Amino acid sequence: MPMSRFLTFLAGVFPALLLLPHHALAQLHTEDIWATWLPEPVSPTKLRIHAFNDYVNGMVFAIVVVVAILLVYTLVRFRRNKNPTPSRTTHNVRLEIIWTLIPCLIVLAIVIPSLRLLYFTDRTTKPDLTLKVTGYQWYWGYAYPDQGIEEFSLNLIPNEESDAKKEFAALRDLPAYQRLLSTYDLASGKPAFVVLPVKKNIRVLTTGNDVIHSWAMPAFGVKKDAVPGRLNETWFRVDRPGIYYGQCSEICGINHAYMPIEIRVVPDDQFARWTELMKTDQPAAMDYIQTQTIQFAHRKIEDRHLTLPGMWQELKQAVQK
Ligand SMILES: [Cu+2]
Repeated sequence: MPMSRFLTFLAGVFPALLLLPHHALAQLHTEDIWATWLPEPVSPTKLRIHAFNDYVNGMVFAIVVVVAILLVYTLVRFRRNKNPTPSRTTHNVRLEIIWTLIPCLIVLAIVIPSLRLLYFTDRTTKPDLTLKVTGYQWYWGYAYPDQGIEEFSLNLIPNEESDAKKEFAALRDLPAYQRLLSTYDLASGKPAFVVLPVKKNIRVLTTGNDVIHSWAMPAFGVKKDAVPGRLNETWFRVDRPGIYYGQCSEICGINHAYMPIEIRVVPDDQFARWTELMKTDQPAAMDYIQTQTIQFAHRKIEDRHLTLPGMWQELKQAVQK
């Protein structure tokens, strides 16, 4: 294999390998399961995170290239038979100032946009709606104080290994079901989720009821700790209707892996109808959104994708396309 082809190969495969462990979760909201690099951003926060990531990566790449060139030059130019009596010069003031100043400038060039991004994600000045999120061992509770919707909780739909009950089998057959990510309402036994309006600034307040949890939505670029006795704030705006998933991101006990987040982002009129229904009949409200958002149900991530032969099969199909 010629060198350039080998480098292209590495450049293609290496990021893909890095992404593999996050692949199942990160890619869920897009149709393109075998896509590489970062998932498509759906919020202004996530867009800025991607831009910052590209910016820092560009810098890293440039530093690697410069250092590699210097290293090779030094090895060749000052090798023993070319340079038998090495210089014994030490302490060059001008050189030392330069090699201290340049890294300082590089760090500064990272710090400034990084802090700007942190402040951008911190809070919004114009929230359209507040969502209060409470972490419990091991599920999430949600309240909409502005809409007068009292707290309701959402649980994981048990997977096939842990529960063979008929009612769960029916839930798992629904087109929008994603294993270990879909949620339901314990009382009604029906699919239930967080519903939010599209293109609105959502203020999120997180807290914990027992231990520290973390409310994380990769597609929105949001991850906020839910700490008992404290109220943390963040915000996001989703620019596209759809079904989005997240998980608890703070080791919070034995069932930490089983407290997913499912969010259905809908147009304004559907959100208004949902809030109306929620006040009197929660199952009916969830049913209404379920029928409205079913078109966003994506291809299910099946277990075969997570086995090596399954991945190889997918990869071969993707290449043949
Ligand atoms: Cu948790």
